[in-house]
Amino acid sequence: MDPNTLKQRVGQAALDYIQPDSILGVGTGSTVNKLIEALGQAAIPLRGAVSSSEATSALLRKIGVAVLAAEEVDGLDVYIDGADEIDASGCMIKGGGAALTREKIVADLARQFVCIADISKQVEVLGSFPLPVEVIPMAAAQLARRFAAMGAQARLRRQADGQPLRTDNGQHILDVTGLHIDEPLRLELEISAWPGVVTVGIFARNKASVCLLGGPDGVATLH
Ligand code: ABF
Repeated sequence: MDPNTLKQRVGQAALDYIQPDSILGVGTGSTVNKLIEALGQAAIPLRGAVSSSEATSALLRKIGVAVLAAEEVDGLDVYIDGADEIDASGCMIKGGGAALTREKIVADLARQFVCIADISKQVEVLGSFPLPVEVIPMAAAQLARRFAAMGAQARLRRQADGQPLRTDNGQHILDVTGLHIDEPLRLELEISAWPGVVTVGIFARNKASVCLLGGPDGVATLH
């Protein structure tokens, strides 16, 4: 089935988790873009949204939703976002869209994390998707050596013109292959402590509480 249709289905299904007149945490990526489209059509009245990227903020403003700064809220009921991979316990790899830092900040504000994804994102063990790590540029070479020491390969993410990609926070991203992430929380905490790491794209501490998975037979809800 066309991936777009699957994304549309989970975006629509996620509307059930949005309370009218609430402040919503909104992630980044093509699946979330379908949620924002559905939100605009459903015209659910919101007090506002806390966004995880400039791209998402622009889409929210387009449908008339006020974008609030994370520091303006004490917490959120719900954060809805996509993932690059998700395992059976709700741990994820995120950051393919280069928004992992703000995604983790906003996810940490929320009482419930609703992950929306098509079924292709579901894996037994995290790590086939290259793990994004947002880093301070001066630390990139040393961090690449640390990953090499664990048998993995880190590549600096570049944009089409060959220049290193800069995140919304002005930092670089290393994409790390060769990891078999069977202890997501342990690895997240280990890498997060390395000097120069801004955010590692393992979401275990802030894992999904609900996952809406779009597949050919409809949307499966995993808790
Ligand atoms: C975002 O969702 C990113 O963390 C992740 O890379 C992306 C998945 O994008 P898509 O929905 O386009 O597959 O939260």
